Amino acid sequence: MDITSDLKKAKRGAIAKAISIVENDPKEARKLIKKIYKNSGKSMIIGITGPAGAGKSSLINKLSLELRKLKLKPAVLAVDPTSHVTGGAILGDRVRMTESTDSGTYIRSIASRGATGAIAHSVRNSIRILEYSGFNPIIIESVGAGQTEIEISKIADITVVTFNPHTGDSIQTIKAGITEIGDVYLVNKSDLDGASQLFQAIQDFIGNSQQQPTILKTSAKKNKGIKELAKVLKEMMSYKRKSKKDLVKKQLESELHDIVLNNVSQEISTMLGSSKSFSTYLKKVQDKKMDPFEAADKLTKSVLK
Ligand SMILES: Nc1nc2c(ncn2[C@@H]2O[C@H](COP(=O)(O)OP(=O)(O)O)[C@@H](O)[C@H]2O)c(=O)[nH]1
Ligand SMILES: [Mg+2]
Repeated sequence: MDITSDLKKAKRGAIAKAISIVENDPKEARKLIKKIYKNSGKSMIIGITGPAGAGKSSLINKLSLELRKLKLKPAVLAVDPTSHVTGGAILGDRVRMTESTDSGTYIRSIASRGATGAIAHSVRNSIRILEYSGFNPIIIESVGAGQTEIEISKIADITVVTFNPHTGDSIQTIKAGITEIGDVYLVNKSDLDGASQLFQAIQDFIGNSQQQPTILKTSAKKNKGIKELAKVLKEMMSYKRKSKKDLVKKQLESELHDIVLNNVSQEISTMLGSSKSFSTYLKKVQDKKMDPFEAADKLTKSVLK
C-alpha cells in the first residue's frame, strides 16, 4: 500500500518508516519526495540550538505541551551527532520527552553522520514528511557544535539559541558570532545560580542589536517561562508567515545549489578515481616534477572539457 495515505493520517509507524527511508535509502527517498514535494513548505520551522546539556530536550518536552494548548501541532526532530555512537543520548531524550510524546507530539532523533551537507539533506526531507502529515511547527533540536547550528539556522524560520548558567564559556560563545542567528535567546535552567547575571550579560551584548531578538529566562525543571516562550513563538509564527514565502524560495535556492554541487562532486570523484591522467599527474607531483596546483589546473580543465 502507498505510504502517503498513512502519512496524511499522521500514523506514527508510517512517519517513522518514511524518515528512515529518507535517512538510509536515497533511491526510495527520491520516489517518496516526488510524491509529497508539492505539499511542502507550509509549516514553520523552529530551530532550537545550544550546547549539549543546555536543557534543550527537557525544554522542548514542556514547550510542546504548551504549544498544543495553543492549538498547535508540533513535531520534533533532534539532530544528534552522538546518536550513532551512544544509544544513551537518544534513550535519555526519550525519557525526557515522554510527556510530550504522550500528548501527541511526534519526536524523532536524526543521526547527523558528521557531514553537514548530509544532515541538511535528511533534515529537509524529514521536515517534508512531517509537513505532509500536518505538523506545524516543526521543532529542530540541534547541538550547538559550530557548523551544524549554522546549517540549522539556514533551514529554520525561527531560531532559538539556548544558554544556561552552568556553561562557563557562554559569553564567549555569544561573542563568537552565533549572536546573529537568534530570534530568541534563552537562559535556560533559570532555577540555577547565575541565571540573572547571564540574562543581563546577554541583554547587554545583544539586546540592542538590529534584529532585536527576544531574550527570556526559562526553567524546564520548574516549568517557568515556558508558557511565555510558547506565546512568543506562536506570535512569531504568524508574524513570520508573511516572509515565509520568500524564505522558502531562498532555502530552495540553496538546496538546489547543494544538490547540484553534491552530484557534480560525486561524478567528478568517480571520474578522477578511474582517470588515467589523474594517476599520471599524481606521479608527476609525487616525483616533484610538477607542483600540485599546476597539476590540479590541468586535471580540472581536462575533466570539465
Ligand atoms: N536545574 C535544571 N536542570 C535542567 C533544566 N532543564 C534540564 N535540566 C537538566 O539538564 C540535563 C540536560 O538536559 P537535556 O534536556 O538533555 O539537555 P540537552 O542536551 O540540551 O537536550 C538533564 O540532567 C536535565 O535534567 C532546568 O531547567 N533546570
Ligand atoms: Mg537533547
